[in-house]
Amino acid sequence: MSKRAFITGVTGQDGSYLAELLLGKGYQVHGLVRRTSSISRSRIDHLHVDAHDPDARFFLHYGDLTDSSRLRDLFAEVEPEEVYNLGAQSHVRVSFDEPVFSVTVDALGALNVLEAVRHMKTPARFYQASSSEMYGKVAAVPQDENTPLHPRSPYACAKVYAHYQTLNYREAYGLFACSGILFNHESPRRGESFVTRKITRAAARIKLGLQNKLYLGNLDAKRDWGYAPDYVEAMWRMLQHPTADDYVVATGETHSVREFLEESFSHLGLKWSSHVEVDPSFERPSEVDILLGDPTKVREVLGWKPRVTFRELARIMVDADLEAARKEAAGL
Ligand code: NAP
Ligand code: G4F
Repeated sequence: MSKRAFITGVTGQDGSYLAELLLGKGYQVHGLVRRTSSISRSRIDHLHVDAHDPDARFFLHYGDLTDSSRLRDLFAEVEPEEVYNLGAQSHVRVSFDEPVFSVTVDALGALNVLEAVRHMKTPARFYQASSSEMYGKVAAVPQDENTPLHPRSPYACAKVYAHYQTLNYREAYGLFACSGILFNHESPRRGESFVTRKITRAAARIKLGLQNKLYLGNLDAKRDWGYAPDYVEAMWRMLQHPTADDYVVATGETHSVREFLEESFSHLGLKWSSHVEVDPSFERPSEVDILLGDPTKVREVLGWKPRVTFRELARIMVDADLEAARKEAAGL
């Protein structure tokens, strides 16, 4: 009998890569999807097979992180052995515009999942998608599992709440509950409004004459950028370990937005400074200036290390966006 996993946020960047990873390991994978007026599941369309197929191992269920009774019913019905809570309003800038919604989904949504797990006949192992944004106004460089938290956005405050509830449910109820404190991770499936994807997509479209300008906010911010398929592997490893714990997942290198621009545009023979303009509307009321993770623990305890370098990451993303821009230019 194959192991059953449940993923919230399965339609997102990480959820889609994690579903692929688990299906490749022989799991039966269940995902939570929101009802929307038009269906947008482009990241997981390739995984979908007819649910009536006797060999089907990938199943989608309507639900929402804010609907606690639905989560309880679903976990009772599916009885997953592992639950990965990846669902979130994940855009930091947007969380300043929609703080109540973001906190409801990212903080209370995580609590709803924890409660649903706690009430299972046999509680599943639980993974919480914590974030390096929790370090915010950083108390130390680099940041590790013991660095104090100082969140700088409604999103980060909500993630801190979910992070501590995960620890609390581990201590209070003995749940096997882990938090992965993941630093920024990107891929061709990254949402188009995050800075890396916005840059690689623009570079490709500029190369083909489909656009001329790129408007960005703070170019000096520094992030520890890794490759998303590497990072979902760390999530899985956390839930296979004999004991539950929290881990920083990062590359151990930091680069500015400006450096990412240089790497991406130069790959296409373009000069970024001829195309980029700063638009203050993309700046945040309070910024996280520098994130740099120390991945010693995840390397030593779980044997995890990143496989893709900063330069390779930019090139993978630019090449994928160039392919997409070619199709766009050809009207396909
Ligand atoms: P993403 O691409 O934005 O995906 C977010 C997912 O959450 C989508 O599937 C979305 O569904 C779903 N979702 C949003 N609101 C929901 C709700 N109310 N109920 C149920 N599902 C909901 O994010 P990601 O980059 O894959 O990140 C995955 C998780 O890791 C998030 O929790 C994020 O905060 C966290 N994280 C990400 C990074 C990073 O660098 N990527 C780093 C640290 C932590 P729709 O498709 O319907 O919108
Ligand atoms: O790509 P970003 O929007 O990612 P951010 O804010 O670091 O958050 C991402 O990583 C977190 C982990 O640390 C996750 F928890 C979170 O869910 C998300 O995945 O912005 C990166 C940097 C920021 O400093 C921002 O101010 O890029 C700067 N930036 C400059 N111009 C921009 C832009 N960011 C965006 N989104 N758009 C711009 O035009």
